[in-house]
Order: sequence, then structure tokens, then C-alpha cells
Amino acid sequence: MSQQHHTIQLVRRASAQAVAAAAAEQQRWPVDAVAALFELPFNDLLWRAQQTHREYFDANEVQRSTLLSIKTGGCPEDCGYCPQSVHYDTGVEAGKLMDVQVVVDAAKAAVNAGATRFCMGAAWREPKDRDVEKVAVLVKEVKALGLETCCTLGMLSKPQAQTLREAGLDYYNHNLDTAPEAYGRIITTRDYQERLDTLANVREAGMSVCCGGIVGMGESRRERAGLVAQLANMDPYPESVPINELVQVEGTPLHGTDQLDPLEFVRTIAVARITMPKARVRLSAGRQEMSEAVQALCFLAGANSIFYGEKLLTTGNPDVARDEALFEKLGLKAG
Ligand code: SAM
Ligand code: DTB
Ligand code: SF4
Repeated sequence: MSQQHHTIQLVRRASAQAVAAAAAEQQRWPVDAVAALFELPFNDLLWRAQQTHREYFDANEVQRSTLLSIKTGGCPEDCGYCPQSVHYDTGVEAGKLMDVQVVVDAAKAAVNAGATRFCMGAAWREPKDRDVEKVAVLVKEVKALGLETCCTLGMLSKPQAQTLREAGLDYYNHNLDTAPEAYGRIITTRDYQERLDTLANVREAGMSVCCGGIVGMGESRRERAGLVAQLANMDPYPESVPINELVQVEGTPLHGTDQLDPLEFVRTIAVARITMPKARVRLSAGRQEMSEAVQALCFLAGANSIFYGEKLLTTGNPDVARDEALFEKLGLKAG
């Protein structure tokens, strides 16, 4: 190699490093900054979260999404929290993809109960193309009822994402679940990058992204900060951010994990709100086990969306009458 060529190579390498360093610096939310939010005195954290919340949203308005498991159980993945994995004996029976009419009836019931978004979940690692064609029909039917549509079907290729978008799908839910460094303790059958790839395919197809995670899986506070940083540094960050508290299901490896302090859950919501000011932050799974007081703190911390209806996918959720009563007590209105 000539001296000149060698010098050019060195300059190129140095500038690539500088670009990478600059990109890292430009991260909106370095993990340290997110971790510092977690460390704030509780009242200061909630004050900041509430201020941010009021900049972009009506603080007394909470959006309601209804979930339906359109294909339950028998999933080949080994997600350590999930009752639908074939790897664990949880009593969840594997079913087939639901018929169109059953889904339409459930969506009509959701409209009547006051939901504005309908999310269809399937226990797949990734759908086959012919599954996507069938789900596209469901999306069209649900959208025709005036609902916003959301699906969570596992990993998605670019053409599959495009097909769903063309059918009218508004949101695709695909969670990062936890921080990159904690991920391998929870799931071994797919990696973090595969999740990011699906999210990129969803974005490219022009859909809104619904992406969050689960806390209470034995992770450290630093790891919770790591999850929020991953979400907040996406460009753009997700429009919808579900924060789930682990629902412990007997038979799953994470059953028996130490319970997370409820105030730490509230902190996680507040930190998500501050770092992703325009997102819908959803107080997601785990509400059935939460007191009304903790839920009220979550709304104060900036949560402005819930899952609404008696069931999540396979586990319970507060019934509609109980949620109506809570909304009434807190003076919350549907968004
Ligand atoms: N199979 C698809 C996937 O994993 O992307 C879609 C359905 S999956 C059940 C959707 C999400 O539900 C998971 O990513 C996880 O965040 C959440 N989830 C599953 N089981 C849970 C549990 N026991 N507690 C809290 N969240 C849970
Ligand atoms: C999300 O973040 N939480 C929902 C939805 N997206 C698909 C699922 C929660 C599942 C809880 C366990 C179950 O009911 O099976
Ligand atoms: Fe399958 Fe999704 Fe459950 Fe993982 S979370 S086991 S991919 S249904």
C-alpha cells in the first residue's frame, strides 16, 4: 500500500470514529441521564413529569384500547414471562386464528364499551404470508367500525408490514421488553436486533409504532433506565409506549420473581413521560393487581392510555365497570 493510500485510510477511519462518537453524543437520552431521572426525589420527578405531560396533552384525558387475542398459545418462542410459550406448562391451550365474525363482534363490543383503539394479538414468532393476508381482512373490518387498529403478531418483514399498512393498520406493537444487557436472561430464541429490524420495517411502511417493555422481571433500576433510553433514543421515538408490569403466571420461569415496589413502577411511567413527551404512555399489563391509588399516581406521572376490557390476552384486567368508577372518581375522561 502506498504511503498516500495508507494516510487516506487512516483519515477515513478517524472520521468514521468521530461520526460514531458524535452520534453517541447526540443521543437524546444517554442511559446516565435517564438513570439520573430515576434517582430524583419522588415529588420532584412527578412534578417534572406532570409539567411535561401538560405541555402536550390534556392531563385529565386517558385513551382506552381493547385487546383481543386472535390466535392464542402454542408459540415457539421462549419469552420467560409469557404464558403462551410452548416451552412452559401454564394451562393455556393453543388455538387457531379466530374467524372474522368473532373478531368483528368483539370489536363492536369494544366500541360500545367506549374503546377507541382495538389491538389484535397473535402468539406467533412471525406470521406466515398467508396469515398476514387473513389478518389484513380483520384490520379492514375493524377499521370500518371507526376504531383505530393495532396488531401485534411478532416479527414482520418489509412486504408484510406494507400489506398490513395497505389494509389500514394504524399501529404495530412490538416491544423491546427490557434493556439490551438484561434481554438474554429473558429470551433466547430471538435477539434484540431482530426486534429493532421489525420496528424499522413497521416505520418504513408508514405505520405508527407502539413499543415498550415489561418491568418487574428482576431487572435493576439501571436496566429499567436502559430500556427507557432505548425507546427514547429511537428516531423518532414510538407514538405509543406500553409499560407493562410483569403478570406472574404459574409455570413460566419468571413466576415467583420478587415483586417490584409499586412506587418504582410509577417512577418508570414518569421517566417514560419525561423522555418521550409526545407519546401515549400506556399503563398496560399488571393493572388488575394494582391499587386505585397506584393507578392514580401513574396517571399523575403521565400515563394517558390503558387497556380496557376484562381480559388482556390470556390474563385478567379490571372490568369495565370498575374502570368507569375509577375514571369517575378521578374526573378522567376518555381520550
Ligand atoms: N407474539 C408477539 C410478540 O411477542 O411480539 C405478540 C404478542 S406478545 C404476548 C406481546 C407482548 O406482551 C410481549 O412483547 C410482552 O411485552 C407482553 N407480555 C406477554 N406476557 C406478559 C406478562 N406475563 N406480563 C406482562 N407483559 C407480558
Ligand atoms: C403490550 O405491551 N402488552 C399487551 C399488548 N402489548 C399486546 C399484552 C399483555 C399481555 C399480558 C399477559 C397475557 O394476558 O397473556
Ligand atoms: Fe410468543 Fe409473543 Fe409470548 Fe414471546 S411474548 S412467547 S413471542 S406470544
